[in-house]
Amino acid sequence: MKNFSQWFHNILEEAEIIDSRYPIKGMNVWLPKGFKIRKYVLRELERLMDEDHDEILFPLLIPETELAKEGIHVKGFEEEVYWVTHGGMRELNEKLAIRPTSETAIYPMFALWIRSHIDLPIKIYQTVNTMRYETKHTRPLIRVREITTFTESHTVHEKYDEANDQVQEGIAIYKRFFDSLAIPYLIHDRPSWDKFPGADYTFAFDTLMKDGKTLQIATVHNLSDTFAKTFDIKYEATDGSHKYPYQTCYGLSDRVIASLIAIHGDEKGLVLPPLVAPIQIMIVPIVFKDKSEEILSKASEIKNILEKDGFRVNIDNRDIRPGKKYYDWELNGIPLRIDIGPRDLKDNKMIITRRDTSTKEECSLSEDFPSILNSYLTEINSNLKDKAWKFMREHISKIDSLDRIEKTVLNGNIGLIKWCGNDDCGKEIEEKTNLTILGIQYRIDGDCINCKRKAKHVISIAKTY
Ligand code: A5A
Ligand code: ZN
Repeated sequence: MKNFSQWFHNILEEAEIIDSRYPIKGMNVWLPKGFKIRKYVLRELERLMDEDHDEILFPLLIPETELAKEGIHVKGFEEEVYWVTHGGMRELNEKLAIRPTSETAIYPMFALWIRSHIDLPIKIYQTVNTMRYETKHTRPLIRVREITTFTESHTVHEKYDEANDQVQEGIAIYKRFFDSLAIPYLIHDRPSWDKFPGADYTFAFDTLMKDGKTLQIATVHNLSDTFAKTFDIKYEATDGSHKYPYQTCYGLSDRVIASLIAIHGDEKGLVLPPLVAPIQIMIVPIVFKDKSEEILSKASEIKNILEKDGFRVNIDNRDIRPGKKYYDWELNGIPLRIDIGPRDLKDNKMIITRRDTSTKEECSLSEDFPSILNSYLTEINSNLKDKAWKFMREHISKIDSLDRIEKTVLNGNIGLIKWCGNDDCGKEIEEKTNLTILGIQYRIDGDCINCKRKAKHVISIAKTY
């Protein structure tokens, strides 16, 4: 897609996802249709998180002294923090930071809560808004200054190895989450210079947009005992000694919804995976003068049956041309449309149209049609998933000479190159190509593409958001 940026902007407006005209840069209004999609996305995420985490809710503001405690962390965020300095006319004794993320809000409380090894592990999460004064070009849902859908998890463990395992568990949860949304991803071990500020190491999920740029859609960090030491979080071990525990945190944002829209959408508008489609099936009665009542009552009969089976169904009985209705529901990405007109009524059938393939099928109303519709929804999900993964895989390209990187990547691909693992060399590659190293994908033999020393890793390189 040539003009992805324009397409993305238009679709957010036309499908009424958000209104970006709010008079503060980087802050947007969620409209009813967008909010419903967000709600179903969050519902799935929370279902997964709740299996092994407790949901909590922390305050929005962080005292300056707490935010400033962890040196590397605060350095990473200092340019991006919004400050509250006044209460009414009075200047506050201590400035309060609006959370850019919540480590420094949560960890002082961990210090109070954690006493003994029996208190561990702790696994919590919250969905909140956070604010970051982003200096790069802002874009609705993709890079915002108020992140409205920030789901962050924080865990505490006795042993470093347990924190390692938790990182893998976080990755496993996010895999299931993205799979259910049919969003493809690559998981990268971020290079040291691109880790979360204060983390021991960072794994990131990256997906590919249609213009060839990647988008980081989730991150999982091992914090080791760095924050525990800073915030004096200690537990009494079985042998009576006092030890610092190990921590992880992981999170994702509005970007999930951005990628959902961007990856599956097409020229006609949204294409929503059934799991998060606010309406999964739209019934369009094709009414004709004398038959209109009968058709409408058949439509609501079908609706009732489907609703009992748990589908999200609606009837479009607006007094407008069917063509206009089709246009609207395609734009809104409704997975299935049912048309029912006078002839269908006579034959006791309906016409089912799939949004993803535009194919039409007849379906008899004397059959078990809810299970037929259900299998269509399942097929739509797997088709969206296959298509999206195929697109991403077709745009990953092995590159073995430095001169070819820029051209290949700027042609819309993620490049795979061999790298020695040296920070200086890695930064040099980024400088020479003006691209971003996403991180390690897997280990290999061979020579570094740049310095020709022995390569340790295959890394991805891309144009990023
Ligand atoms: N506390 C940890 C989890 C944390 O804050 N990690 S993070 O800084 O990497 O942010 C988590 C995720 O939020 C990122 O992976 C990215 O997908 C998303 N994110 C970060 N800044 C964003 C912004 N300005 N707009 C939208 N999403 C953003
Ligand atoms: Zn090298």
